[in-house]
This record gives sequence, structure tokens and C-alpha cells, in this order.
Amino acid sequence: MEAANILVSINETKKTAIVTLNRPKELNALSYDFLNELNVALHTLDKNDSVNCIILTGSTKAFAAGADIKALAEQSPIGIWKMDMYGLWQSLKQLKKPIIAAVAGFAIGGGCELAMICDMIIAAENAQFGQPEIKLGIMPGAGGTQRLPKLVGKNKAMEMVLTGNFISADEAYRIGLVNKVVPTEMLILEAETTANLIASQSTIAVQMAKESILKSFEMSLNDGLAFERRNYMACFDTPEQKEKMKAFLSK
Ligand code: DAK
Repeated sequence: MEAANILVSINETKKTAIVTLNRPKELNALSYDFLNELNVALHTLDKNDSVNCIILTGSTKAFAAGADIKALAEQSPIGIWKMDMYGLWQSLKQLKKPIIAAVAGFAIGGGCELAMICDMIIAAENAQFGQPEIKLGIMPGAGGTQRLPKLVGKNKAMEMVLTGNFISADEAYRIGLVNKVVPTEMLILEAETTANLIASQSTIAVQMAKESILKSFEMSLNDGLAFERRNYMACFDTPEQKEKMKAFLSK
């Protein structure tokens, strides 16, 4: 029997889940169906009350090598529009729970964009990041020209997008694309340590903080501050706020 393309394992004690991209022969190239399956898996976890934080990972060779070039090669503009891959990317943006990308090997093109749509990136020493679409006669289409400059600044984003060259995990760390770099064999353990810590916090506070930080990329400072204030106040309607503050004061 063929193995599933998306593997999901839930740790109910820690309230975390690991989602593994498992299309190894194509280096996890993101075909429409594969991205759709990932979308369904992540939205299912987003609604599962026994999960508070999600880790998204690939294999040691590839997180994801980008969109499936076989499916793109003969595409037309209308064909791409009809396929509505963009709808799937927009749907990933709606996920409420924090997602940590645990990246080993290639995170290239749509793979790099997928890592960037996650909320943090932990990289293995062997990770390589790049936006090589220019070498295929196209340009990034799922955030490479938008999220990347916000993370690494205009000049580095220009260099990566216009040359198509890959950067190492260490360089990705130096320019602010990834949160940390760890030995490859420690990748999942390290991602789990961070995920466990996040998953042990107030679910509502975590999700509202994530939502507020993401709004900062889309709103003016004043609108963002107003949005933050609403979410901040909503946290005072949770049992965790009462319990945690009481516990602090009584210790
Ligand atoms: N698509 C399809 N197959 C791929 C692939 C890809 N992106 N990347 C690798 N593969 C396949 C190879 O064809 C090869 O298959 P076989 O020959 O074994 O059948 C197998 O995976 C192993 O690859 P290699 O033999 O090439 O492995 P190497 O270690 O030598 O090289 C590599 C690894 C990652 C450097 C190389 O495979 C490579 O350059 N791959 C292409 C990377 C790339 O150009 N990626 C960008 C694709 S364009 C959008 C959303 C998303 C996107 C656009 C729009 N909308 C919402 C509108 C995204 C676009 C892209 O990502």
C-alpha cells in the first residue's frame, strides 16, 4: 500500500501535533492535490481542541522543493486562475493555531513560501532556502516578493528573488529568515520543545497574539493598536487569565 502524502501525529498530553510532508520522490513538490491535502490536515487540527500548536516538517532531504514543475510547465494564465492554488494559500493564512516550520534540506520556491506562511521557522544545519522561480522564467507567486522582504529586508529579498541563488541555514539565521539553526538530528526535538512551551500557554491568548502579530503586517499602526487592544481585553474573559494571575499573586 502506498504511504499517505501527509502524515499527522498528535501528542495529546502535550497538546501538539506534527504534520509531515511525505512525497519524497518529488522532494515534497507542492502539487495542487498535495497542497489541498495539507490544507485539509491543518484545518482539521485547527479545529481539534486537543491540539494547541502544530509543527510542519518534511524529510531530511527536503521540506518542499516548490510547486510541482510538471504541473506548471504547460499551464496558461487562465489555467492557473481556474486551478485556484491561490485560494489554498489564502486558506492556510486563516489558521488560528501557531505553526512552527521545522525545515531540513530544501525549502525552495513555494517551499520557502510555505515555511514563511508558518509562524516560526526552525532550521536544521543542512537546510537551504531559495526563491529560484526566476530561473524558470517566472517569479514567486505565493508570498516570495511580499513576506520575504518583510522578514529579511528589501536588498536581501531582491538578491534571493532576482538571482535565484539558495542560502544556507546559517545565512538564513543571520538575515532573520529563521528563528534558530540546530543540528539536523535535533530538529524535531527542538521544534517540540518550542511547541510544548507554546501549547502549555492559554489557548485563547496564544491564538489572539498570533492574530494580532499577523495584523501588524496588514494594518496601519493605529488600526493595529486598536486591534491589539480588543484582543488584549478579550483575554480577560478566559479562565486561564484568572487562574494564572491568582496563582502568581498567591505564591
Ligand atoms: N517539481 C517537480 N519535481 C521536482 C521538483 C519540483 N519543484 N523539485 C524536484 N523534483 C523532482 C526531480 O524532478 C527529481 O525527480 P526524478 O528525476 O527523480 O523523477 C526528484 O525530485 C529529485 O530531484 P533532483 O534529482 O533534482 O535532486 P537534487 O538533489 O539534484 O536537486 C533541487 C534538488 C531542489 C535543487 C532540484 O530538484 C531543483 O532545483 N528543483 C526545482 C526547484 C524549483 O525550481 N522550485 C521552484 C518551482 S516554482 C502560486 C503558488 C506557488 C508557486 C507559484 C504560484 N500561486 C498561489 C499562484 C510556487 C512556484 C514554485 O515553487
